[in-house]
Amino acid sequence: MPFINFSKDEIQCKIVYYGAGFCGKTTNLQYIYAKMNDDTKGKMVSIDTRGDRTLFFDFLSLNLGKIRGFDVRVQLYTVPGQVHYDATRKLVLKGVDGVVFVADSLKVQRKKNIESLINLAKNLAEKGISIRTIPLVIQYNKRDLDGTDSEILPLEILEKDLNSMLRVPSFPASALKGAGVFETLREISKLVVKDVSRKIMLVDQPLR
Ligand SMILES: Nc1nc2c(ncn2[C@@H]2O[C@H](COP(=O)(O)OP(=O)(O)O)[C@@H](O)[C@H]2O)c(=O)[nH]1
Ligand SMILES: [Mg+2]
Repeated sequence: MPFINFSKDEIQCKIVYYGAGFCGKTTNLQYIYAKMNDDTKGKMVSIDTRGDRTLFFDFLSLNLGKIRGFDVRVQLYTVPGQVHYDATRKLVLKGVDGVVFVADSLKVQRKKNIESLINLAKNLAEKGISIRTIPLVIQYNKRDLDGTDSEILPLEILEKDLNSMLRVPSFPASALKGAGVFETLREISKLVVKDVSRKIMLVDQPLR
């Protein structure tokens, strides 16, 4: 459920970029941050180790317009993908309204993608959320490596591995170059706003 801030007339929705370590979650947020207008975005906060690994999360807040007079802000979070940070991932998922599952197209990461998706389903289930009903979009990242020495999986294989049961919208992307990044964000935002609007309609008391 989104957080409704009555003093600010604001609805805050939380979107989490989830996926295995190095799949490109932080790079997605960095690209979005770099391209958004200053009046739309808040500060990007990264809590990482001295290198480039996300230790806790990255955070970026964006303004998405209005629902019933309330400003809609989406907060984008990433999780640390490394296996041993499961407790942190669970914390970041708290209050989630939508998920972008970022899959790494590199062939060597095939198993890691599947494990990460199963881990997402499990961590959502622990919060009483079904991966089949939460707003969810899958992004197949690093498509720019197509035709290079790094071997990547064809989209059909990725779809089969990760989306044959879920059948959610999916996008090829290169977070590094920016292709597909805003398509992904637009779709998940659309799904979240739709879901949140529906939930708000179900609240019987008037919003103001
Ligand atoms: N070639 C290529 N590299 C990428 C892409 N997205 C991310 N990377 C690289 O993959 C590495 C891990 O990216 P990062 O965003 O830190 O992954 P995270 O662990 O999911 O946050 C970095 O070296 C990125 O530059 C992409 O679309 N194409
Ligand atoms: Mg990261």
